[in-house]
Amino acid sequence: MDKTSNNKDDIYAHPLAEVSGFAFDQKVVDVFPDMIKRSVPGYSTIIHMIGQLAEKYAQANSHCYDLGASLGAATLAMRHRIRAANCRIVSVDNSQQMINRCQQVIDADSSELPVTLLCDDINNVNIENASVVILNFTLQFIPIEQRETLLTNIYQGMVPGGVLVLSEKLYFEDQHHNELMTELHHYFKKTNGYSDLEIAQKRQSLENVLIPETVATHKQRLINAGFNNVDLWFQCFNFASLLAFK
Ligand code: GEK
Repeated sequence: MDKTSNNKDDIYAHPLAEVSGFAFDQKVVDVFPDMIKRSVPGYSTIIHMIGQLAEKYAQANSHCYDLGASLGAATLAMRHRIRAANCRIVSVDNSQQMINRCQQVIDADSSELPVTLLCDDINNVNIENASVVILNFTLQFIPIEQRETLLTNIYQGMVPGGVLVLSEKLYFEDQHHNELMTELHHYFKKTNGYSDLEIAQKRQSLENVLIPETVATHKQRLINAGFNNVDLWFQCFNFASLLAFK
């Protein structure tokens, strides 16, 4: 693996004259594993469980999709656990810099399960013959008005018995609870070494870029798209993951 992949995230450590909207560019790619582990409570657990879920639900002769794959953490977790015959993982990200680094990660990995990497908008990808679909903290970056069409396309491209894993940052209707979860999340980041300045500048950069919704909104949209047995399987503060079945 590229040596830069262990870099510490200090992108927001110094005061910025202007905090621009968050982008998945080379600067972010270079620190991404550190950034996501120190920012998303439960991230490592979710990645590990995606491997377990793929082992259980990947069907022979089908595709498993990792949509918004970044550096391929979920792709690798699935690649090492899938036992079903003749599966292919299709991993998609619209950041060319992410895809370039992800390719290096896949090339350095020992598993022989085939992986196709696509640099594309997940809204343009033709989902077909899918038994497992992962949206691990990706839907939150898709404009709200495009989310239901995307989930409907995913549902239509899935085989019966297939599973969607949808992980998202959450928003809560109850203002007091929303503030409490935000505060606990910021405390989590602080205990992971981020300063108040880093937390504040990152928050500002994500405004209007990462749009969280409530669990109820996500569940209803999944049901509208056709999914069954939609429910949470993981939550820590304002971060959660849902399972939805075809
Ligand atoms: C992980 N799943 O490590 N089309 C394709 N990719 C997109 C789009 C889009 N329209 N919008 C955003 N992305 C990963 C973590 S990160 C989450 C996912 C985070 C991509 C974007 O380029 C980035 O790589 C990823 O979605 C979101 O399990 O950083 O909070």
